[in-house]
Amino acid sequence: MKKEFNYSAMTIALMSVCLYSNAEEARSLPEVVVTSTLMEAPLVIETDPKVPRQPLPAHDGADFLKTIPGFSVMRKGGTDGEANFRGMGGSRLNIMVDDQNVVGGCSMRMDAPTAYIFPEIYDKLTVIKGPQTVQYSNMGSAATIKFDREPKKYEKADQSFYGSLLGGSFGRHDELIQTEFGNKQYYGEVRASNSQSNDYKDGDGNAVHSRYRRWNTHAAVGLTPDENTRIEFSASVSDGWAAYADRAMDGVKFLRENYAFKFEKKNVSTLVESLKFQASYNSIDHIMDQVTLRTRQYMMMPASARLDHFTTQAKLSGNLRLADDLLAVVGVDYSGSTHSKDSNGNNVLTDDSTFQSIGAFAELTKTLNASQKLIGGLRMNAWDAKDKRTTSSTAGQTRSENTYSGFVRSENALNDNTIGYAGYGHAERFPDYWELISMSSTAMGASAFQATKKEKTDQVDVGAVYKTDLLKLSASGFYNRIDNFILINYNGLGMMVTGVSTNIDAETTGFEVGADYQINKQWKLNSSLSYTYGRDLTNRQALAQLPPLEGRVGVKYDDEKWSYGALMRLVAAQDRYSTGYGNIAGKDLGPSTGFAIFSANVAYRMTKTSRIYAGVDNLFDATYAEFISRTGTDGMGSAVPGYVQTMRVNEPGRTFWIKASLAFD
Ligand SMILES: [Cu+2]
Repeated sequence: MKKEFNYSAMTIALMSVCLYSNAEEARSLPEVVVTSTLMEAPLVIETDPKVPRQPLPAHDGADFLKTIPGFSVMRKGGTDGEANFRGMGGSRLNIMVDDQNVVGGCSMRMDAPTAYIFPEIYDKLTVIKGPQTVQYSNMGSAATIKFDREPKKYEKADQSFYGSLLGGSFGRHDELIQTEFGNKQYYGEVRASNSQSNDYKDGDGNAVHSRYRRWNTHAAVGLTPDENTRIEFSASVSDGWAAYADRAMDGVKFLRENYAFKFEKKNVSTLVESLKFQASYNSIDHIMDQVTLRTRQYMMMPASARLDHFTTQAKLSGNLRLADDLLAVVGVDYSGSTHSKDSNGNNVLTDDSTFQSIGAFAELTKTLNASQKLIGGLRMNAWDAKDKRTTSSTAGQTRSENTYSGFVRSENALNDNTIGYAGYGHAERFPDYWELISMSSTAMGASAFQATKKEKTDQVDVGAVYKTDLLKLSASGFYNRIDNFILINYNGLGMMVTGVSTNIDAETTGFEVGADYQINKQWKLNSSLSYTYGRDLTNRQALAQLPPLEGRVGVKYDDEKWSYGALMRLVAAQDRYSTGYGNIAGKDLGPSTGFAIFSANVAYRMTKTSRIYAGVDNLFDATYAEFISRTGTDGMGSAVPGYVQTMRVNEPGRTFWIKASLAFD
């Protein structure tokens, strides 16, 4: 830690605010700046992505998730970080936009799905912890993360506008508009965003190779011929570039095009409460190089590489009211994708693989009585993958396999304020593109395309939520055993091999707890704590890529016009690690030290819907890095000419920002 500070004195000062508690006048106001998000229903976290977060997220989905306890983000540069929940990254998180899976194109994982997600243009973010739903294609074994638009319903001709502007340290600026209009028969909307930043500086004042720009446009038109029917067409295009501090190349193109069709009908009959059909096409055209944003270093490597990923998806589902107390959600879904790449930077694309999956699911909710609900579901997927590489030892081979997943959970109202839950889930995961193709060449040149087994997670989830006007408490705990956990081994494989998929058996266990306490009408205290412990049972070592113990304490003052907030984020050292092992996005580099970061914010409500916010993140300009990281002094690519090389990519130093948001309804 660069700056000395008496943290315990600060904690005591924060806690002593409690002494001035005046419960009778107190009530909760919606948060103006979110620093930590609490679970308010069993396993489910819902939050409004238009409400600013602190610390200031990059203009992508991963950074945004970081304010939810249990999430951490592997930093690669200024943007495009890799989300990790309870130590689980990559495809263990099912990340969806408008009910479609988003899949990146980069074989080196420059573009996690969240790289294409601009949270503020969505209306709702939902996180479902654990393998406790089967409704979404490519079921997430660790969590399901959904960014959704919620098109308005119009009774008469109307329109609305939302816009925001942001400026911050290191030349950061964001612009965003959203306009919606419609009447009883039709509606339309346009959502667009732009975000740009220069290289940021860490707490030591050293520039980090991290500048980026992203823009995104989206439009949708919908027909609502009657109050039960909605037909919608939508299109999105986004692109950008980003410098990376943790590797030999930068992303110079991230072109995404997305077209989707949706049909929705409600109240079809007494049995069929609703029917939904959707189909979508998604393409990613990605180019990375070592010449545009830096001085070329590696003459042995191609100057650039181009990778494309095309995905089509379709889903038909229905809500069936089987009885007053029994609801079924049933459906079938399809997804097919083709990945292609050029060779030696010649910009001529050839397919390297195809993936296909057909799935069917049923999820039942049975209300036993006023205080107990049983929820359970089953999903089956038939997978096909083809290795279309020409040089692979498994060239031309296909692989067909089924995955079976299911869960059961009981939710019990223990009293008027408390809901408890306990569930068991089994999730099978077919290896993804990165595990089967880009990380499947062993040092000896053999391919792990056939050898990599599907991963099977068995997990128990328990927890409780307690809510009164003044106090909200939530606790969630889990234990899992993962057979054939796909661990990527980056050890001793030579210069040009990035990592190899291996199967091990693993177990993880952990918790997230949180408390929000309204001290009196103006003052509020919030806190959270999260931890995951995991073991690699095969190699008898710590499971790689597990974030250390993390706690947050925040205090807020809100007089309905002005609001002030302060946040302290405390992260412990991590001394459990397995050097050189990890997932498709990164590997353990060794132990990490703990840190404490202070941030503060102020907000002013100009009108009911217009606000100005300002904040300072990392107030004391500490130099620190998260445990989960990718850069290694052992590997190539972590040294960028003209920049100071650090073991891990350091987080930004003191950052000031100011934001205004304006809404007209
Ligand atoms: Cu790339």
